[in-house]
Amino acid sequence: MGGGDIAEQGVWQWLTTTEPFSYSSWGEGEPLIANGQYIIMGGRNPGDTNWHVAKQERAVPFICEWGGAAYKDYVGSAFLDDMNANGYPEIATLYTDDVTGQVTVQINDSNTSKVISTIAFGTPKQSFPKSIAVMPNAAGIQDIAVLLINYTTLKGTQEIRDAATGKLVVSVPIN
Ligand SMILES: [Ca+2]
Repeated sequence: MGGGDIAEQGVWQWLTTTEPFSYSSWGEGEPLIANGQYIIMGGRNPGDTNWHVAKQERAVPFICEWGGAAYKDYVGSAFLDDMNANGYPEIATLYTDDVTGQVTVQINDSNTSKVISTIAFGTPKQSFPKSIAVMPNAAGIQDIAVLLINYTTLKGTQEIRDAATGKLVVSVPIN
């Protein structure tokens, strides 16, 4: 699907549904308002997640809409030992927030569903997550390892953070 201001210049909407945008991520100085029909594309170069405008005949990467109101791109889950001492283990969920680009692990109690903590991984819009794992460190404290792939270099890093505090333990380059 694509978007543009075909119907009225400067009024941006999805072409297939004519819905107005509730989210936009324009590049600096964009959108350029000029004569002619323009459409939107996502990024000029690998790793560029900003939006730009281009003439219709230009071949551009496509933009997908999915999930309607869901703005989280879920990747996977892992179990943790009982952190809040209620007798039930916790469940960690790895996702990217589609609006902020922040890779996040949210830990919920598996019985009460209470959010125990929310831990940010990586730098927003710089990498995407592939997997999550939980491991005990030498002190018996649980750490969470998230495999992050850099959008530009496509190199992988295991970013390991303390499950209780979110503090960075170590970043392990895989390449
Ligand atoms: Ca618990």
